[in-house]
Order: sequence, then structure tokens, then C-alpha cells
Amino acid sequence: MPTKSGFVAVLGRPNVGKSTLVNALIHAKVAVVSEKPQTTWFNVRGILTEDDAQIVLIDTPGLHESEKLLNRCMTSQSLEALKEADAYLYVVDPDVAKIVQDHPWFERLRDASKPGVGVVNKIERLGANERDAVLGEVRGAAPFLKVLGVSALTAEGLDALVLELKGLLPEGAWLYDAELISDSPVRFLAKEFIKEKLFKELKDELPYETAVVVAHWVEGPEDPVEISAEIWVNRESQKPIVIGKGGEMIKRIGTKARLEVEELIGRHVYLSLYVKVKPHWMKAEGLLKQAGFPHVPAQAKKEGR
Ligand SMILES: Nc1nc2c(ncn2[C@@H]2O[C@H](COP(=O)(O)OP(=O)(O)OP(=O)(O)O)[C@@H](O)[C@H]2O)c(=O)[nH]1
Ligand SMILES: [Mg+2]
Repeated sequence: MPTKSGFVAVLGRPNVGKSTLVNALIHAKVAVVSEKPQTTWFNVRGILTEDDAQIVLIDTPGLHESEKLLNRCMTSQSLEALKEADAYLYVVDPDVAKIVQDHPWFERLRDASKPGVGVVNKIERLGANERDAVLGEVRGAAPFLKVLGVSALTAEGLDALVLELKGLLPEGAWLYDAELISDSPVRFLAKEFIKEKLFKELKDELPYETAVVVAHWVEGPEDPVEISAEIWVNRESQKPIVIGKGGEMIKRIGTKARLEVEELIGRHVYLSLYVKVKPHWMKAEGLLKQAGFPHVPAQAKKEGR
């Protein structure tokens, strides 16, 4: 039986559920999720290998228009994913008022001339009548071959979506070992899990001004694996907030992240977190690269500090 394989970029505006969808499709956690928009900053691949096909899903940062350098770093990754992919999924929220904001991106995808499937996620929020109206709305406005309703949360519609994606992929041998769920190094995933906890625990703008960098990873024959990571903040005044009263905030973040890293690597972990003040790291090319962005777009104009 000929097999199919290829890359599928998972695109859409912030907070529509792209990362949740990738995790649900591969039945594992590789992509970070929170209720706040712009949780994903880096592309991460989740691999689904099923009898006759290997679908490599690329979770991407949400598409948005902000001119800030950090935001442009994010959007440029999403567009890179589209370039390297054989096909794409474009995910939208089921709220019609929000879908209007997708229209400019629908137009850009028309120009990309790649096969794409539209996905109305969070469909469990809609009654039967509303569903047809929302699916029709996206079908009418976008260049997708098909538009499906799914719920990444309840798994409704996911089997149909996988079937659809298989139809878009070219024939080919497996791109990755069939056992693999991601090609991201565990160091990267661990850093992302820490960042997810920052997004979940910290309020307001603070998560958007923090970055995580793994400083040491010592993996000897005996447990625990020793990992230390830096949490960068933008201003001195943010440091005590991340540390919390008596260190309770950073302890909570550390414990939650450690449990997930232990599950990921199947070993006991000793995780140390240090908060470092890196003024204006979000505006400095060198620091953005150190924080993990492979490509930092040229700065069109200087951002105010
Ligand atoms: N009700 C419902 N909520 C969902 C569903 N899928 C995702 N969510 C929630 O939507 C929020 C955003 O999910 P993410 O997966 O982080 O969204 P994203 O599109 O990756 O967001 P960014 O990375 O910020 O672009 C989280 O609170 C999820 O739990 C769904 O099918 N139904
Ligand atoms: Mg995401």
C-alpha cells in the first residue's frame, strides 16, 4: 500500500485553539496552551503517524498585525511554516464577529496557492442551526477546499479532519520515525512548558514580557536530571512579581513545569528557575535570538522604549 506523508501548517489568529488542536490530533502534548492570546511564540511540529499516512502538523504563533519586533518575529514564523508546508489548516473561532477579522488573512492565503482546509474550532459552543450559518460564512469568504467544524476540546470532528488532511498529502515514505511525536529537542519543549506556566500563572501584560532560556541540562546515568532555566523579565519591578511572596509564585511555576518535563522525558528532574532582568530584551535582535527566534525581521522603525 503506498503511504502518504507531508507537512501541514496550522494557521490562524491568536487564541482560536491551534495548539490545543495539534495536541488533540497527535494525542500528546507538544504545543503549549493557555487561555491568553499569543501563548505560542515558536513553531513546533507534532507528528501523527497512522497506518497509511504521516501528517506532520506545524503549530504556529497566531497571525496578527502588530508592528512590534517580538510580534513580527512570531508572525514571520507562521508564514515560514506556510512556505515549507505541503498544505495548511486555517483555524477560526466560531464567533462570526471575530471571523470578520480573518478576512485579510483569507486573501493572503488565496495568493499562497496551496491546498488548505478551514476549521471552525470550539464548535461544541454552537447549536445545530448556528453551525451551518458559521460554516457557510467561512466557505463563502475563504479559499479553502473544505470547511469543517471541530472541537479540539471534545474531539468532535477530528477523525473527519484527519481523513481530509490525508487527502491533501503527497505520496511518500515516512519523514520521521513512526514512534516520534515531535522533532523538537526536549530542551526546547521543557522551556516551552515553563513558559506555559508563566502564561497561566502571571496576570496582565507580564507573560508577554517574559522569556525562558535553558541555562544547564545535566543528564547523568542517575536521576535526577538537573535542569536550570532563566526567566527573563523586562524590568526590575517585574522580578518580585514572578518570584512571588516568599517565593511562592516561582515555586508553583517550577513544580508544575517539572511534573510535565518529567512526564516528557520519563525521568526525575531537579528544576531550578532564576529570574533575570534583561531590559528591553523584546526589542534587541541578539536577545531575541538567544530567546529562541531563529529569524529576527529587520526593524522598520525604532520602537519607543
Ligand atoms: N470551548 C473550547 N475551548 C477551546 C477549544 N480548543 C481550544 N480551546 C481553548 O481556547 C484557548 C486558546 O487555546 P490555544 O490552543 O492556546 O489557542 P492558540 O490558537 O494556539 O493560541 P495562540 O498560541 O495564542 O495563537 C484555551 O483556553 C483552550 O483551552 C475547543 O474546542 N473548545
Ligand atoms: Mg498556540
